[in-house]
Formats: sequence, C-alpha cells, structure tokens
Amino acid sequence: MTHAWPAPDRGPTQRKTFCGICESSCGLVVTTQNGQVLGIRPDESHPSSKGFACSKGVQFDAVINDPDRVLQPLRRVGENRFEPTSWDEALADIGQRMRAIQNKFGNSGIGVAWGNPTAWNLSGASAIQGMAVALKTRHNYTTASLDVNNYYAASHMLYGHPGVNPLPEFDKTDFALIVGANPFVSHGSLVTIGNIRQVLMDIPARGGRVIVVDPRRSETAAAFEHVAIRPGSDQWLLGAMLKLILDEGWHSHAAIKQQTRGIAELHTMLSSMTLARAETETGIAQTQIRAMAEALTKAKSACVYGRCGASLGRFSTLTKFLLDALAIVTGNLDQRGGMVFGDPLIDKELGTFWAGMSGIGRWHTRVEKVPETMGAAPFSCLPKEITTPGKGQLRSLLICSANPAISAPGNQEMEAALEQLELLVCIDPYITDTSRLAHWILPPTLWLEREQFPVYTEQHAIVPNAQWVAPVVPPRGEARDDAWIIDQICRHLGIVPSLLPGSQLLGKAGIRLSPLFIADLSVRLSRHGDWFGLHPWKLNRRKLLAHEGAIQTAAACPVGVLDHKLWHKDKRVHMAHPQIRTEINRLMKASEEWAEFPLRLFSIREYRSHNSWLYNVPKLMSSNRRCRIKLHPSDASAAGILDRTEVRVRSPWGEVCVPLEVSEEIMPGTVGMPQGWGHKGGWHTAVAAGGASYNQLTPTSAHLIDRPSGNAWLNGIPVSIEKLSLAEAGK
Ligand SMILES: Nc1nc2c(c(=O)[nH]1)N[C@H]1C(S)=C(S)[C@@H](COP(=O)(O)OP(=O)(O)OC[C@H]3O[C@@H](n4cnc5c(=O)[nH]c(N)nc54)[C@H](O)[C@@H]3O)O[C@H]1N2
Ligand SMILES: Nc1nc2c(c(=O)[nH]1)N[C@H]1C(S)=C(S)[C@@H](COP(=O)(O)OP(=O)(O)OC[C@H]3O[C@@H](n4cnc5c(=O)[nH]c(N)nc54)[C@H](O)[C@@H]3O)O[C@H]1N2
Ligand code: SF4
Ligand SMILES: [Mo]
Repeated sequence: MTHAWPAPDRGPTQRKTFCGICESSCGLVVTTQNGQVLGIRPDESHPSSKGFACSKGVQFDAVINDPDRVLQPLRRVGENRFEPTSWDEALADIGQRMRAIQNKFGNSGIGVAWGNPTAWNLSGASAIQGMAVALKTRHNYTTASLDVNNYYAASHMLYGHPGVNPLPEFDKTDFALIVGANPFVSHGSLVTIGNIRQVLMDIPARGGRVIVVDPRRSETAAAFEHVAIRPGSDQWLLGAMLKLILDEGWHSHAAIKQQTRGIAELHTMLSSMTLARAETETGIAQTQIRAMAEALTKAKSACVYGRCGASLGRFSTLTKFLLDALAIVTGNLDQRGGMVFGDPLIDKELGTFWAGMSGIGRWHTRVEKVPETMGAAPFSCLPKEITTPGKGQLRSLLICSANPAISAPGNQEMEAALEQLELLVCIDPYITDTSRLAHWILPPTLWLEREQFPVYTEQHAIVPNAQWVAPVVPPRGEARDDAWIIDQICRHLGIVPSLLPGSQLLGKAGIRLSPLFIADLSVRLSRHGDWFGLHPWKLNRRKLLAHEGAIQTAAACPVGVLDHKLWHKDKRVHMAHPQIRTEINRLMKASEEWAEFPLRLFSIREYRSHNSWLYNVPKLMSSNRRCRIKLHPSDASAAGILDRTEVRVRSPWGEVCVPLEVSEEIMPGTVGMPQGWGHKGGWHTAVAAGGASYNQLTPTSAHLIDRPSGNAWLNGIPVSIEKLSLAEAGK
C-alpha cells in the first residue's frame, strides 16, 4: 500500500496515531508540515489512553531528527569508524557474504536476533522471525528471553498454550496484588492500560486495596501499601501464600472444581514452602504473609499481577506459575475485576499456533541444551553459540532493533563473541553499543514513519480497541522499513521471510504477501472483521487506516470465556505440572553458594529512558541525569561508604564502578541499579552521560538461568560493594 503525503507548502496537518515506545501505546495527535513533525500531543479521544502520554512519546520528534541518527547504510572501516554507502552496495555485499556462509556452513550458520521495538512493528517482527523460519535455523534469539519467557512457560503448563495471558482488570478490581512491577514508571507491561497510574489510584479511591511487593519503595509502592521483599525470593512468598490458602481451606471450591485439575497434587508439592521458611527467604514477617493471603481470599475481586521484578529471578517460571495459581484458587480467573482475557482483532494464540510457534522444549540449543521457547533460543546462550566450534556454529547474525551488548546478560562475553562473527549486520537507527561492532549498520524507519498495526499490545488491552495507522511523516534520509530491509537480504539467500508455509510457497512463485496484507486477511475473517463485505459495518485495514484515532470494539473484556481460551483437551487449567515439582526441588537445593557476595542486586527502570535507548534525547537527559546505584544507609555505614562517592560493585561474573546514592527507598541487604546505562558508540549524548551497564554483572550460563523457559537471571544477583582505593578514586 502506498501512502499519500500532503502536497508541500500546505498548512499544518494533524494526524492521529499511537506511540510505539512502550506497551501503553498511547493515542497521539501529531502536527506536521512539509513532512516535518511540528508537535506531538496526547489524543484526548483515545478510548484507552484518554488524553495521557508521557514525556518520551511527545518528544519523539527529537529521535526522528536526531543528528546522530543513522540515515544511510554504514560500512565499518575501523574501530568506531564507518563510511556511508548506497543501499545497492550494502545489500550486494551483505548478500554475497551471507550466501558464502550459507554455501560453506549451511543455513544453520546464519541467525537472527530481535528486540523490544519489534513489538509495535508487525511487519518487521514477521519478517525477522519469518527469516529464521525460512532458514530453518535454530539461531533465533529474542529479547522475550530477557523478559517474558517465564510467562510463556507457565501459560503453556497451565493453559496449554504459551501465549494465553490473563490480564489484570485493574479498572474494575477491589484488590490488586502487584509483585515486582512499577507501572507508574513503566506504564504497564503484558497489560495495555492507558494512564495506568490513574487507573491504579482509582482502586483505593473506590474503597479497594493495592499492595506492592518490591525491594524498593518504588514510585508505585510509595502510593500504596508497600511490602519490601528480598530480590529473587518471590517464589517463597507466593508459594507460602498458596500453601496457606489451601491448608486453611480459604480457596474457592467452586472455581477449583469448575476450572482446574491437579490441585491436590500441587498442594502436596508445596509442602516445604512453609511460612517460617518464606519469612527467612523473603524478609517478610509470617504475620504479614498470612494477612496478605487472607486479604486476597476475602476480596470480592482481585488481580494478581507480576512483571519484571517477578520475571527476571532465577526461578521465574515457578514464580509466574504461582502468581497465576493464586488468582485461580481464589476464584479470580475469568471473573470481572479479576484476571480476564483480551478481545483483540487478531487471535494471536491461533496465529502463533498456525505458524508452528505455540510450543516449548521441542528442540534444545546446540551448546548448552536449553529448551526453545516459541521457536526461539535464549539470548543468554548466544555468546557460546558463536564461540563454540562445531556443526551449527553461528557465523553470521542479523540483529534488528536490539542492543544485547547492554540489554542481555554478560555484556563483556557478548561483545567479545559478536566480534568473532564472520558477518554481523545490525538494523538500528543509531551506532549503538551493539551496532558499533557490526560490519554493516542499516537505517530503519521509526514508528512515525511507517504503517503500524499494534497486534501485540492490542491483545493485552483491557479496554478493547483497534487502531491501524499510516505513516505520519515520510522516512528521513535513506531509512527503509525493517521488513523491506530483511526481505531484500532474504532475496539474496533465495528465501521468503514468512512464518506461514503457504506464503513461503507463494513467495517462491513470485507472489510475496506482505505481513500487513496477511494481517488484514486475519482481521477481515475475525469476529470483528467485515468478512469481505458480508458484515459491511465491521472492520478491515482500509477502514481502520481511514479512521482518525482508535475505535473501541467492546465495552470491556469478556468474562466466562475460559473454555475458549484453554488449549488443554480436557478444558481444565492444569495445576500440577512435573516441571513445577522439579523447579521446587531445584529451589530447595539452591543453597547460598556466594558467601563472598552478601548483597542482592536488582534492576531499576527510569521514567525518561526506554531500556537501553532514548538516552540520546537531550531534553530527556536534562537536570544532569546520571547512573547511580542505591544502597541502604545501614549497608553504606557498615561498609564505611559515603553518599555520592564512587564504589565498585562485584558479582561472581563481573564488576562495575559507579557513583552511589545512599537511600532509604531500598531494603537493607540489597543494591538497586538502573538498567540500560554505560553507553558506547555514536550516540553522543548517551555516551557523554557515562555510567555503567548493569549486565556486566549478570551470568549467562545455562545452569543459572530459569530452566523451563530460558529466561535470563537478572534480579537477585549476589554482589558485594567496596570503596575504591584512593588512587582509583583520584583518577
Ligand atoms: N520509562 C520506561 N518504561 C518502560 C521501560 C523503560 O525502560 N522505561 N521498559 C519497558 C519494558 S521493555 C518492560 S518489560 C516494562 C517492565 O515493566 P515493570 O516490570 O513494571 O517495570 P520495572 O521498572 O522493571 O519494575 C520492576 C519492579 O520490580 C522490582 N524488583 C526488582 N527485583 C525484584 C524482585 O526480585 N522481586 C520483586 N518483587 N520486585 C523486584 C523493581 O524494584 C521494580 O520496581 O516496562 C516498559 N516500560
Ligand atoms: N539488567 C536488566 N537487563 C534487562 C532488563 C532488566 O530489567 N534488567 N530488562 C529486559 C527487558 S524487559 C527487555 S524488553 C530487554 C530489551 O532489550 P533490547 O530490545 O535489546 O533493548 P532496547 O534498548 O529496547 O533496544 C532497542 C534497540 O532498537 C533500536 N530501535 C528503536 N526503534 C527501532 C526501529 O523501529 N527499528 C529498528 N531496527 N531498531 C529500532 C534502538 O536504537 C535500540 O538500539 O532488556 C532486558 N534487559
Ligand atoms: S507512556 Fe509509553 S506509549 Fe505512552 S507516550 Fe509514554 S512511551 Fe509512549
Ligand atoms: Mo521488556
């Protein structure tokens, strides 16, 4: 589909779109003139965000027009030195080199890796994943393995499909238990709620309760009831709450009878998760754990929600399994004000099923034998797949919208491995910590410059709505859509980057179906679709593109739909899974192996950046924003360390030197560190801001990551802190 631009020199034009930075996907109104963005403001009429947007979304023009933005294909000619070339030259060289690797080592020598921004980029995500599928390579790495793989593994066990995701209906609940999430800053994840801060504030305002379990009195925790927890110990808290509820018979007998099987077995598995042990592991008093369990059972409706704090520990599948189990046994699954299911245009579960992605553990990685999750391998395994010789060794990698040299564990190991590749190609708007190591950097369009249909966040909206937007401004420079770039590379390899076998076949016959065309077909044949004119009042791509803003498609998410969401043949939620037993046994045996490292490190997200990017926008870096770790006053004085001094943080896997802020916000015995800092490369403001990368301290080994899902271990890392020597401090 081609997009018409207003003729030059017309007056300012306003276009409605949505923000492609975080999962809130806020509605925006963008004023443009002559292909330039004049201003961005929140869309008051958006059914989900209702006039809310944060400082990152409304300042995105600073990224579009960033002088450091890569606007032409760049060839690396030396360390941190690149020369601009044409697309023809870049694609010819990449094609020829990748083909040579393909001829010598087969398709299994080629891999792809993709990151967070693909979540808003349906065509890019389909193309990069489709490339892995077409190559039949197992070198397919996604940042889901630094984020949500534990959700997938737990859902696969409980509901029979990794993509089933019960959503907390915060706007209707009486009680919210939030474990390891900070929605006031993150704006929500795996649930899409515009202005989530206000939605949460409304819970106590209407007489409900919100409890936030977090090692830090985060922005969210400070607004509600805060329960401080030792990082990495959530499974003990949740296991003990669940055991207590079942011991005391506080559970909903009706829900268990109607919805589940295996509860007695699960109850037996929890026998060692006692209140006393939970208190020792978490630092939360038994009386408080009991009170939380009681409150959860007594609430008329309740949401049990966990996110990165509960997803990036060493036992994250167990943690997520227990979070869902708590909602289920208390009768809050598929109930109004509890955990509900979304009502999207496209059923992603069905889509991933047809694309062959709906399994876990169908194959294992070559070197460390870690199970795949939804067709992808964990980022933690990537370095060793490059550095370990043998059949299937990774030789050439295409990275699209990811910055694993910062965001994945073991940064030094990752960088060293990436440098060993025979060919590294990065599609990224910046010379980042990762792309600076690439042989080629290719310039992508950004979300305001491409057609977007938010399939991913649409799945998770608690106010069901649909939006499909045309580009708001034309691409700058030589930037091209990610999907186009990937397709061009695939043409050189003689493959069609598609997830669907049918469209691969058609592609080989010369008919290349674009992912957005396939998405339109899926929409048209969906419950909300126009069925090619049979339901003319319903939706399709053309209508949505023509519509200004989002369309609300239902008053609320449906309830009473569990049968349709369950993929287990017996239409029951499976509460006892052998892997959960294994995980509990593994947890019992995980003794404190790191006596030298008495503190526990956890990650902090900041309002004015997004993971490892947006640090190059001067306005978002104002007030001299710096990377500082947080340490409790009792730990600082025990170590004789003063506020604002630089310290060394050591873990068994690495060390960093960073300034310290003594803070009562965090619990004693822990260290809080912002993630995403410590930049290298050609984004000058980001590099000038300094700091150190959190993931220099995190491990990559398979025996240290979450076993069922391959999710990385990033929170609860054993560390120690020491003063710098006088000589070091004086440098
Ligand atoms: N401004 C901004 N917004 C973002 C992002 C960003 O970088 N900046 N990133 C986006 C992405 S990719 C995601 S996935 C989401 C994440 O969304 P959230 O998970 O809501 O965001 P975090 O800030 O990581 O919140 C995790 C919370 O868990 C706490 N925590 C850390 N370790 C533990 C632990 O072991 N146990 C418990 N109980 N708590 C712990 C932290 O103190 C923190 O408050 O945010 C998204 N939104
Ligand atoms: N210690 C620690 N580490 C973490 C986390 C944590 O909580 N603690 N969180 C983890 C989580 S939840 C996540 S999601 C990952 C994120 O991991 P990544 O996805 O690797 O990190 P991002 O910083 O989001 O990287 C985005 C990259 O894409 C580029 N980009 C932006 N827009 C586009 C586009 O439209 N096209 C292309 N081609 N490129 C684009 C940006 O310049 C940037 O380089 O980090 C994980 N790492
Ligand atoms: S909250 Fe997220 S989606 Fe909304 S404007 Fe900010 S970055 Fe964009
Ligand atoms: Mo994430």
